[in-house]
Amino acid sequence: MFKEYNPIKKKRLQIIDNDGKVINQKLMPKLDDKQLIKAYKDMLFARTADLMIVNYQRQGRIYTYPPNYGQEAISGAVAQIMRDDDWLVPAFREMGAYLAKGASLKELFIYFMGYEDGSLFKNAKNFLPISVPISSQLLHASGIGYEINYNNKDQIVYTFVGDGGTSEGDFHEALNFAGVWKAPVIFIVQNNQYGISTPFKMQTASDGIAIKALAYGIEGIQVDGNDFFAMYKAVEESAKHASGGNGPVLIEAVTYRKGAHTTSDDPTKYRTKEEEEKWDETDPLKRLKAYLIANKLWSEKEEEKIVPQYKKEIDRQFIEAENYGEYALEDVFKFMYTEMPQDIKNQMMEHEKFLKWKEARS
Ligand SMILES: Cc1ncc(C[n+]2csc(CCOP(=O)(O)OP(=O)(O)O)c2C)c(N)n1
Repeated sequence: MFKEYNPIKKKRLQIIDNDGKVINQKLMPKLDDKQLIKAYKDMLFARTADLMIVNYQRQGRIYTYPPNYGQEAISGAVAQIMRDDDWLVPAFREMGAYLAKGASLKELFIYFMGYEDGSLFKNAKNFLPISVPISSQLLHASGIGYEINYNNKDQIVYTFVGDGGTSEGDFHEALNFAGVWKAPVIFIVQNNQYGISTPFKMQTASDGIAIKALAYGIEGIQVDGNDFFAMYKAVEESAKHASGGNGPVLIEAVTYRKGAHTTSDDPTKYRTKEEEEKWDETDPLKRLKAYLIANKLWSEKEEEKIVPQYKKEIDRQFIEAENYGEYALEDVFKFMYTEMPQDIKNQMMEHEKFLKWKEARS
């Protein structure tokens, strides 16, 4: 597959069209009915939660949140393939993968409410914290991959980054290092067309991201990231490749961020309705659902029944997170260093003074 889709050929892996019809039977991954329904339900749950979180934020009940809306097939495919022992080294827009790793929504809520505990993910094995400093996580992924080889372990590292993140030096260093050491790392670039308001054409003069793999001597493939089957096939083949001692793979998942960059952003300032509507046709849930309905594996009726159940469960976990209790002021300052240096102590004192002033004022 990597030969056939060598990025130099400018081909994008696609398996179903926008109506959910199979257009590439040869590469259609073999998933049984149960797996397919599970994949769709997981994606539907993630989307339902994602849309609800934006509402919670608008109600002032949670801080800034980066929506996953429109990108669910990417994490959705990884979620079905990633094993317990594999590593997940995330960016910040991969909810489906977090949940598959064993993180709970409640923990995710706690993270976005600002609690330090929101990075613990107690039941998730081999899961690094969410990484907001873009691309910095890729270096950790390569380091973990190096260790896996060094100790002859049977593990794979799945790491994510956005198209904007590929302009960081860290991206180059991580891919270069992983390539040299044949580290079993699958680098997944969610090319959602924007780095905040910067359109992809302003991000790189290169013809896509996948082609950059050639410079590192590793496999690369451009995939329709809104096509669940194409993503599944790409991740499945990449996992085989990486665990066979053949080194890393760079997957460019071409997708579209249907929501805002974060809840602090207004995308109407930099993109058109026409563009959004064009991408709506490629919506990953719509396409997988059409496939499932055509194959009598799903129905609108089932969806109408299950979404309210999901909403109830999401709300339950959100309310638990809301009642997590107050966090100590010093939590904000104390986790960077083992011993708090004087300048951070000063900042903490300043902040305490500010809070006292605020209290006296009211
Ligand atoms: C090192 C670093 N520089 C700048 C930022 C501010 N910032 C946050 S998200 C973002 C854009 C990220 O775009 P992209 O990598 O395409 O990911 P997306 O948000 O589209 O998922 C920037 C510049 C940051 N978080 N970290």
